[in-house]
Amino acid sequence: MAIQTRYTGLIERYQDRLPVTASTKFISLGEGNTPLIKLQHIPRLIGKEVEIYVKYEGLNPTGSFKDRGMTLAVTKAVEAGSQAIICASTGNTSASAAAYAVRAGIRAFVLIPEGKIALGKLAQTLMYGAEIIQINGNFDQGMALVKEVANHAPVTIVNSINPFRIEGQKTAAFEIVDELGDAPDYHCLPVGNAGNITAYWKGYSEYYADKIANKQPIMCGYQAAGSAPFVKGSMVDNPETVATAIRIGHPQSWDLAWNVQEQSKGWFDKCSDAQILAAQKMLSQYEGIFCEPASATSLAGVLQDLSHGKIKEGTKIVCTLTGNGLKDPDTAITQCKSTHPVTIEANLDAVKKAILDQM
Ligand code: AN7
Repeated sequence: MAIQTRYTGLIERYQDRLPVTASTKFISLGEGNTPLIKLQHIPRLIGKEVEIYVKYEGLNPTGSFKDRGMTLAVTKAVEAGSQAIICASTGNTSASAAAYAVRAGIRAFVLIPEGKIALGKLAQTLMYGAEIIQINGNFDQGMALVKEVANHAPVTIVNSINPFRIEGQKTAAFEIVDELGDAPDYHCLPVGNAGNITAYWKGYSEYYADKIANKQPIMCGYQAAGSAPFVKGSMVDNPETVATAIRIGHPQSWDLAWNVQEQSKGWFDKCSDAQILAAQKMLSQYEGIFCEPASATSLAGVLQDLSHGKIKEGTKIVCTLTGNGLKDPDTAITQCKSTHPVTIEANLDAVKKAILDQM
């Protein structure tokens, strides 16, 4: 009988493919190994012959894909003797950085745009005890400040401009190929700084080069219409979207992402906030999968491109759902205003009537 190996995290599982040595101390919270869920109802509902899988990254330890990159970025920061990390964030990076800093016993400084990060992310970052610096500005301004201050203070940047973030995040592509037996035809992601699309492409490319995968996917990056520099072809100074995680106008991995587009013969496109929220609700109500608004941008893009015929039928599509729906309760509750629960008397008759009225 085969012995079941229990990995504690993605560095341990993929250490042969990551920049670690036998003496590296892994800073881990058991990240990675997230479910790849085949959608059962949505393809039928939209009348398309396709296999759509979602990579549910909301089940990482802090509820987003950032943990894949953070485990390695913090591991390497500690290995290099760093006592503090810093990031700018739309919310998820700050929560992840804060958690892994605690795990490592070092400090985390996070710059966040005041009033523009989802409630769950703020709650996490507060609980982990990070040094929170709120700015009167957006993510892009915060990122510029972080890059400057890192020249003047002994802090390691753990945004995705840190190459170890990309290295860690590429393992999601490994997991998908390991599970499906090959790369999918299309891989679709929400794009903010474009670190994640860069990371997936790196992962797929490495597996292809080593003949573990027989092909590489077409990479499709989707942005919110009000924050879509890759669609515009130039930076956006005042990005706006309900999907605050991707409210980013000056992407940090600009050149890298254009390379991905070119090499994979993929594309960038945009979806309206209404499309994003509709996709988020569809995943919840038809599949039982709750992701945050930004994450649903990947499915919103797929639905759009399937309807145009740009994504072909008879194919296998993977969408990354980057963060957990619990991250942003405000947007979820606002979206369900019309179905708010009614309150009744606490007796059997009233409850019986409430149920029968619904049947
Ligand atoms: C849920 O936390 O940039 O294109 O500061 O939280 O790799 O930037 C978050 C990004 C998609 C975009 N989905 O990924 C941050 C931050 C969710 C996210 C993205 C983010 P990239």
